[in-house]
Amino acid sequence: ERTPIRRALISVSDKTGLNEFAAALAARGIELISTGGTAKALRAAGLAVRDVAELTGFPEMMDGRVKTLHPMVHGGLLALRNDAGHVAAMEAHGIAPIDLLVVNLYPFEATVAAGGAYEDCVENIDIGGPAMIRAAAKNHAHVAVVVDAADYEQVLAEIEAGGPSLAFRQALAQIAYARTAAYDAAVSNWMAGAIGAGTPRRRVFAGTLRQTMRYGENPHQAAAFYTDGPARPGVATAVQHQGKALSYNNINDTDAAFELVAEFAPEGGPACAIIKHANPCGVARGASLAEAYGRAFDCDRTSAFGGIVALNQPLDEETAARITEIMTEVVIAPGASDTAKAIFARKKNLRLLTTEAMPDPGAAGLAFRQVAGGFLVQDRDNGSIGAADLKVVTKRAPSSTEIEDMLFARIVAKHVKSNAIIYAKAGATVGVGAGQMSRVDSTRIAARKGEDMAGALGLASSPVEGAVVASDAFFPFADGLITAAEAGATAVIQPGGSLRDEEVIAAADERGLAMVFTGMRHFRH
Ligand code: 93A
Repeated sequence: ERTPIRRALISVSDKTGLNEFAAALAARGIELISTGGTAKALRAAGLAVRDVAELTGFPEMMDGRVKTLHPMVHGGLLALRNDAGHVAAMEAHGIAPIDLLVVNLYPFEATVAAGGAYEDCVENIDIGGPAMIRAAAKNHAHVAVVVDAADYEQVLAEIEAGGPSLAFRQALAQIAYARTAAYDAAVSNWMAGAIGAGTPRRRVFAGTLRQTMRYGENPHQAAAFYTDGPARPGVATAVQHQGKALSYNNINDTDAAFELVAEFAPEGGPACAIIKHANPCGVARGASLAEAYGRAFDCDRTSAFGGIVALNQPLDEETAARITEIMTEVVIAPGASDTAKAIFARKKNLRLLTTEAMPDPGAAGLAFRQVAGGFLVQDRDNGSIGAADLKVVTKRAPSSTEIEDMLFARIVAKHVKSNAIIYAKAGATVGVGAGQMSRVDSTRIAARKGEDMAGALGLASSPVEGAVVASDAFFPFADGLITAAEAGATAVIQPGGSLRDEEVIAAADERGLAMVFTGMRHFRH
């Protein structure tokens, strides 16, 4: 069931690998037909090509909007070669079969990603390309369709073996439909954001395979990484400089780390987040990047072992040297100096990822969670607040230092699994309580982390004394706040909104605490 290839239609926007591939086809006696730009490129490479216009009897018209949309093309792609009626139709209309279709589409996604104007994006919606791809893929019983330059080599190998096998043509067809589906999803989702508000949106969800992993969260689970829509700076766009391939958990944790540290604008000074199991075990600002790392590390030295480190500024030599003092899985930063890279090069298993830009914490986007039989979709949590949004609810107003630390702690709380309680002092976390079923438990655990920190660093007292405390959601009862006060916290930042707010405020006042309400909850599950 191998089908010999006699004629190929090639129409590609991305001409990567085109000349070599087409030359190899021509060398095997395959006739080449192409659209304008592709034909021009092939002729420039010294290959003989027939213009589609010659085949259809129509020039390419309307700025190229109509070039291949013609029965001479679609008949050649769709005809069943073993059906007498189809063969008779081909003969009656002089339609010659097309055995191989090579198409990649107008760069719609890249135009959107580059911030193209509305009209540019519209003009880059490919119509004829997807029509041909879908036709050829439907007729995979007779036709091979290639939409990705990465598959050229294997196509040549199959031709060499006597023509693409049915199994290979089926695989190519499956890839082809994945491509057109993702393409149309990109168009629809771009429109959902580009058109005026007030109209109902009907989202579609499709992704493009970026990487398969050896396994998922556990070794018995298969896994892959898909990208969707125009790429935002982050783990999906990062360049890996060294170390083995990222695992499922690495990608998940690296994302959590980078999204958190991106909340601290580089202009505001260096910041570092260290992540374990998707929760931060230390987050800190510092006068230098190395200091920020050191302070984040000090918060929980035990948990930081084997962690994922994210930085908001390019990795420098001093920070690289400090990071390599312990086992670290991944470091992600918006760049790295050559000297820093040289230091990392000595640690073969340490992965270094760099991006050109930091993620924009305020960017709109969608977040997904799977449930049995479907998935939940919500806006990503891009909520932010400033000092002006804080409502003081206690007799004592917080000091300016406390306000600064409360805003810092709130940002960290936004990135900690609920129930989240964070103690922070002088721009660094000193106790993180994550993922507990009761808020008071998180408050206790975070306080105990502070005691552990005092032990590890040989401090005279717990760093939670004199710290501020942030809670991702309101305190339902006064007990959590009282626990925090007893641990030494002096100021509290929380959304407010509990039925028992008055009780919680009274408990704070009794203990001389300052407390502010933000009005914005940051559940994260
Ligand atoms: O504007 S189109 O939707 N109309 C068409 O009939 C058509 N046929 C092929 N775009 C069309 N194409 C696309 O042209 C292909 O998908 C490919 O991306 C591009 C190749 O054009 P050229 O060979 O002129 O560079």
